[in-house]
Amino acid sequence: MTSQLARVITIERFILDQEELIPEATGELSNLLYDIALAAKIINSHVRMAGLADIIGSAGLINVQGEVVQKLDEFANATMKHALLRTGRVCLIGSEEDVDPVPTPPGQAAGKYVVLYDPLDGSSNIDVNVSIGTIFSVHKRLSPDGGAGVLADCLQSGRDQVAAGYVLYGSSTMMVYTTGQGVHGFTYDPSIGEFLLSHPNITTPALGKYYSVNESYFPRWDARVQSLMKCYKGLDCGYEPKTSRYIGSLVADFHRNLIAGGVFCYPADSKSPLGKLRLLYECAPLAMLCEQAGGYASDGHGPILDIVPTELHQRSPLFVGSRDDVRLAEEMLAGPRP
Ligand code: AHM
Ligand code: MG
Repeated sequence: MTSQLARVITIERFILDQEELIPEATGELSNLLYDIALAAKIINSHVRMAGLADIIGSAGLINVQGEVVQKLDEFANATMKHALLRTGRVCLIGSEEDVDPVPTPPGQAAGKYVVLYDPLDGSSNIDVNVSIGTIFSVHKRLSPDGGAGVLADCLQSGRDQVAAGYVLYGSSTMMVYTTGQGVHGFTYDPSIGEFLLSHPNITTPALGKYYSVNESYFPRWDARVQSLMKCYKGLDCGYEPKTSRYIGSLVADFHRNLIAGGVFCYPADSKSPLGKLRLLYECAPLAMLCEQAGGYASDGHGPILDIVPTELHQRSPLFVGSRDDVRLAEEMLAGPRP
């Protein structure tokens, strides 16, 4: 028991240990990561009640605070905002659920970071009890310290992220993050209410065994994307065949491929010329994590991390995962960015 305890490292302890490796660190980023971990615990406790909450919601009941029971994605968004905007560490947040960036409330000091997030990705899967996730990206503001944050603070390339991560509400709940010093995973222990280090220094295989894509869009893809998918199946090009796995929940698909090796694809198609996924709070953070783990992320023509956004909710095609599999996508889709 003693030796088991001695090996337990909480996310708080780990973040602090990492901070000590950087002499100029002020501790603000560490505290911001704790804020996100706290929000994740709260969202997790509600996700675990999803079936029951749906019953309550459909009966039109009011909760003990006198509020109408919220849908989980709205709840997750409100929880993230609450955890981030009143700390003095953040000047602005950008959420998939809000049209415009949200500043700190009046009277609240604006901090030096911007957090972009998808509060509950894959939320169409909630009702059928499939894994979902929260994705986040952290930048330092570009505008002068002290004043209100501006849209330009959000519109930075993925290369400029200072931290990125996700929380996966799966068979267990995990938080995985990077600050540019490797990728580290923590599993939530509900009995003590802590994220514990379970996956230090995650690295992803250079060649994966899985490919993940929504195959029903095959008729909408152009011939180059169709050939790529045939190649992943081992047809017509001598490539080692891969096994297909597609949950339709980005965090869950990404996490499996990160650990086991594989490539996740959401290409452009005739209906969605830039794909479906959002650059700033879906593609870029997963790209940073993947590169930190030795993988690669591309829009099919170049690194996701090099794209300079012009809009908060900009979309991008995404090929992310094992390095050689993503390079193959770039080779087969070769040509300038559309
Ligand atoms: P959401 O942000 O509205 O939840 O949509 C994003 C989700 C991803 O989790 C997943 O990879 C993708 O949509 C699945 O899309 P599709 O149903 O087109 O395959
Ligand atoms: Mg999403």
